[in-house]
Amino acid sequence: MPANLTADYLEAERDYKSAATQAEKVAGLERMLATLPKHKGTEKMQADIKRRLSQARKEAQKKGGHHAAPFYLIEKEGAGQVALVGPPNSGKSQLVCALSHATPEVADYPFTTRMPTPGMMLFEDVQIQLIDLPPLANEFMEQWLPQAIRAAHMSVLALDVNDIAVLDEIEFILGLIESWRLAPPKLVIGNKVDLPGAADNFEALEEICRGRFPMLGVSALTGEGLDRFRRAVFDALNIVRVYTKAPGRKFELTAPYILKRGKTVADAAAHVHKDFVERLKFARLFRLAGGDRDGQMVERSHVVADRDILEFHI
Ligand SMILES: Nc1nc2c(ncn2[C@@H]2O[C@H](COP(=O)(O)OP(=O)(O)OP(=O)(O)O)[C@@H](O)[C@H]2O)c(=O)[nH]1
Ligand SMILES: [Mg+2]
Repeated sequence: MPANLTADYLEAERDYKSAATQAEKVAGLERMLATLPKHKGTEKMQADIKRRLSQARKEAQKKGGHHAAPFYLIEKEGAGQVALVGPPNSGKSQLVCALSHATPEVADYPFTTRMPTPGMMLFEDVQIQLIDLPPLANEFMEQWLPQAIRAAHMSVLALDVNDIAVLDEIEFILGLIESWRLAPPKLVIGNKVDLPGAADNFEALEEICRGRFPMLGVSALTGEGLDRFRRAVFDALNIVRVYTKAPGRKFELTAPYILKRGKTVADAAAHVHKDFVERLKFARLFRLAGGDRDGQMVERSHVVADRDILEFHI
């Protein structure tokens, strides 16, 4: 047994040994592998951990149907789940750090992220769940990535605008996504616009994305463009917020109901209460900004818009 094991490794090993579920075993082994000093003396241990990891992953997948979901499928929370995909080192983890309270590891070397990490991003009054993922790269890829991306409501492709390999990376990743029959990314992020020369690089990248993807320049480091990012993600999710108001009462801003774009007043009523939708005669529609048409009567089939306030009459 080599004597130079780090405290981090030993902690990971303790967690692995006390793991109650396959997912925890996988997580423990992943951390053991990540924190094990890599040299000739630990080669056997590395191989042993890898073998146990692949076994534990298989078990975790098998058990997925009966017990907990597999470790790479993060339980959905909030108004939508958004997978961050991209090449190594593009700043996916930094973005999640900047936009949520989550603290995935950020480092200046590639392949830092090995596990999915969720973080809740607040856009106005809705929480959107971002999932930080390991990179998509030719050299190495986590086997479960396509399933994790498929499970999300949409994906965002995060690129480093200054990376000289960025064009090859785009083609490689789009090819992969197609071969996996996943939906293409809804949004492309050109990250690291704070660096010298980034403006020109961003323009070149924008040229390539034009007509194919909405594109945004951001800096996960300085925060530039992140407000536009929140809005763009919300828009791309294709959802609307609907608030309710009791007849004769003043409107109070509470947590909105989240509906898919294109849903109707009747759908909104069903969201609030099953009984409502059967007994619903009509609704009055108010807007946050108010205006002439405030309080107009709308039919059950009226399609709701983002930030509509509905007063149901039964
Ligand atoms: N200047 C600058 N550096 C950034 C920015 N975003 C991330 N970085 C740096 O880029 C490096 C990689 O960031 P990560 O967030 O770890 O990248 P990643 O895409 O998660 O990398 P993997 O986990 O390997 O896929 C780190 O050194 C970050 O500090 C940015 O907006 N500007
Ligand atoms: Mg990362």
